[in-house]
Amino acid sequence: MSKNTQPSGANDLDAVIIGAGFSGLYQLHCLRDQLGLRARVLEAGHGVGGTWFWNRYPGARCDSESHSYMYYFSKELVDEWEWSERYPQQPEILRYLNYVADRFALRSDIQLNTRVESARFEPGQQRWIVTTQQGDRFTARFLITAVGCLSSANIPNIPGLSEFSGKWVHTGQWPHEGVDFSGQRVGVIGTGSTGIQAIPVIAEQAAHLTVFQRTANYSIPARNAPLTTEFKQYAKQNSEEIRHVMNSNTNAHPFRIAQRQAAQTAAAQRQAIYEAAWQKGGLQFRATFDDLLLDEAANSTAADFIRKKIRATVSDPVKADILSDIDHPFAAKRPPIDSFYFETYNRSNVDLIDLRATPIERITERGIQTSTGEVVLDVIVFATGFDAMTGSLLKIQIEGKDGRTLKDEWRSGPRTYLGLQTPGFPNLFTITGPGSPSVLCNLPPAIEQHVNWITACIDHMRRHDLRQIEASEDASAAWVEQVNAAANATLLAKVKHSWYLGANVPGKPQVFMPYAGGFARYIDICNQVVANGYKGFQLSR
Ligand code: NA7
Repeated sequence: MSKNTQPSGANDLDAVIIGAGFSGLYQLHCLRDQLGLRARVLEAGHGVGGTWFWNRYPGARCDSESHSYMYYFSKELVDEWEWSERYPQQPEILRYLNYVADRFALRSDIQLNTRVESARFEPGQQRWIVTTQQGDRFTARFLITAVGCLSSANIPNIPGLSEFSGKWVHTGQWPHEGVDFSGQRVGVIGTGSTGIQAIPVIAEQAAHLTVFQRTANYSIPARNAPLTTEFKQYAKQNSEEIRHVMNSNTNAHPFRIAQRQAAQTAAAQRQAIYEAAWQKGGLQFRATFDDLLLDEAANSTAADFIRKKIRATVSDPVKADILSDIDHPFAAKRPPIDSFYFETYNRSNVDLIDLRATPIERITERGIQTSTGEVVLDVIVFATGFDAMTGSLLKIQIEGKDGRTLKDEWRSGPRTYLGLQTPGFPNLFTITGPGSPSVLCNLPPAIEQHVNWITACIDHMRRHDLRQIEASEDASAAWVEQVNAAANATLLAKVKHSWYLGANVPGKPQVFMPYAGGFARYIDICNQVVANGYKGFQLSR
């Protein structure tokens, strides 16, 4: 790894990083510019940006507030960049990530249009051999996956799709030339965060929109608006405090969860608190009380409040019934926020079909056939989500030290230590991997924490002349138990049909994947592991 042990070939590296999104860009900067290592990012897309390179659907916007959805590792970068709105739109985030790539001169070590096909650990050399679909071969001491948690599109296997004569698209693989909906009859399948963002924008363009809803969803108004000069100044002047708040709370957002219980608060006061949070908008709504995800009775006070709001907003009582008939606790699935989502159902060009009552039978040449009739469509939009957290990793043939593949090791669900490593796969790190807080967090702080941990670990190994690190079986088994226990202590584990559990992809093992014990607690655990000599990891020469 040090300069004198580095093989001389151009493709023999210290580290290969897969993916040029938020994670991969920062990991490259740390390994190359802090540690002086030879690292290369391999990226399938023809540009940097990861999730934000692919998710270009109309209305695509981040649900984290812009001043928190950015890197904080560089004060200069924080000071230089200026967001325009409370929630950044996809093109603005993509501009930001391109700015970062230029600002830190990262592009020379990023290879675009390169999809990693396989990675095999060679125990004799203690190196990873990485091959790509384009025919490249790399070797590296370390392999770091920065593939994103929500990047492998879930396109449901509905019979007849190949017969459809119109156009169909998945939101996560949106055509770069865009889709012109004007004059079109459009069907959107899916009402998760993505559908809820896209539906109002598509409704404005399309001649007619039919929404196919399988599970009704809560949503809180985002109350998006341009940022004021005062707020921009506040965010820059208080960046250290904002960073501290994000790194010392449950979800890595720049606000704290109020230390009070809905169940213990008088109904009128609780109502006023919910109303104020509704008017303020955004994910802070779920931070109004600290028992919302712990106590079903407390949760139902928030759930009932939102159901009433839906009914008050949607004027057609049939649509209002379908939209407010929600079968899970509030925020036990990823809570969406929106810009005029429920209001969209008051438009005369928008229909809503309840797939629980009238399921899709097949896709026909002309549209979608449900149990009660055919809906004729020009375009079908699949807002049907992702094979989350493990999908993109398992598309790569990753083979560990005993020839076992990651796919086999995770056949019954991902088994990791801290979400960072899997036993049997030395020197492989997964940034925001399953078993880490990842998708339960505002992701940039979670990414920075993982990248900083991995960078410090590699630096430690270098300074102590260690060539190999591997999570132990015992530590991983104990961590999997902790991940399950953390989920079971909340209402998150009560939802049977959630992508946190893998339940949205037929045949996927149903295991709660993210660590729900809180970001601050997780950081503490990771720091303790280091303080105790990388407890649970086997380090060797
Ligand atoms: P989600 O949250 O997984 O939502 C997908 C939606 O698509 C959801 O309403 C699903 O209904 C629906 N869906 C999935 N498959 C089908 C089929 N076969 N038929 C009908 N409806 C279906 O994905 P998003 O892209 O919205 O959000 C993912 C994350 O990206 C989000 O949480 C943010 O973190 C960013 P279901 O609820 O499964 O019944």
